[in-house]
Amino acid sequence: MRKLTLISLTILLLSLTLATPIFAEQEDNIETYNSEGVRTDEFSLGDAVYLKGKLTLKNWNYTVYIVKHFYDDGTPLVWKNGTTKLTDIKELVVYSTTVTTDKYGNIPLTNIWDCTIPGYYDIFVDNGNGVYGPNDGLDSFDVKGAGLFVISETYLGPIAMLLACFTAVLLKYRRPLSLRG
Ligand SMILES: [Ca+2]
Repeated sequence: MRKLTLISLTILLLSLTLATPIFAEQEDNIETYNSEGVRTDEFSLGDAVYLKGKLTLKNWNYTVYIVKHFYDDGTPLVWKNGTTKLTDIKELVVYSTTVTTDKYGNIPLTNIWDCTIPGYYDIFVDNGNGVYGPNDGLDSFDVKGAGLFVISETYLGPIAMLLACFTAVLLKYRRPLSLRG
């Protein structure tokens, strides 16, 4: 009886282990930095974006693609290793450039994008075959599922509100004066 319970428990535990999805919290092999070499995923309009990382192919010319993370209808772009082709996502690519790895596969801190425009982006570093695969680099899943975020002008809202408050205070102080006069 005890043996049967033990076997049942083992089966239950095994099935639970197998049913649990494996969350591969894998570090991206490439990441974004600001012009001072500080690791960041948040940029302001017009900021320069730098890239640093390590890839499998050594002394290799990789093509870097800045890719919009969301389609026009708001659907997020989902990267499928071995499946997502550059031709499938070409309307999302906003800029491309090249980087070269050293003899260890490292990408030194390299300026990859100067004309940042507001939005959420992923960075895809392709080995040249036009398919997202194991030898490639991907920066994604950091902010709202995207690799980086460029702050839009709407973030000037709080400053505009502060200015409005300041003006209101000034007017409040002016009124008693005018009443006095
Ligand atoms: Ca590739």
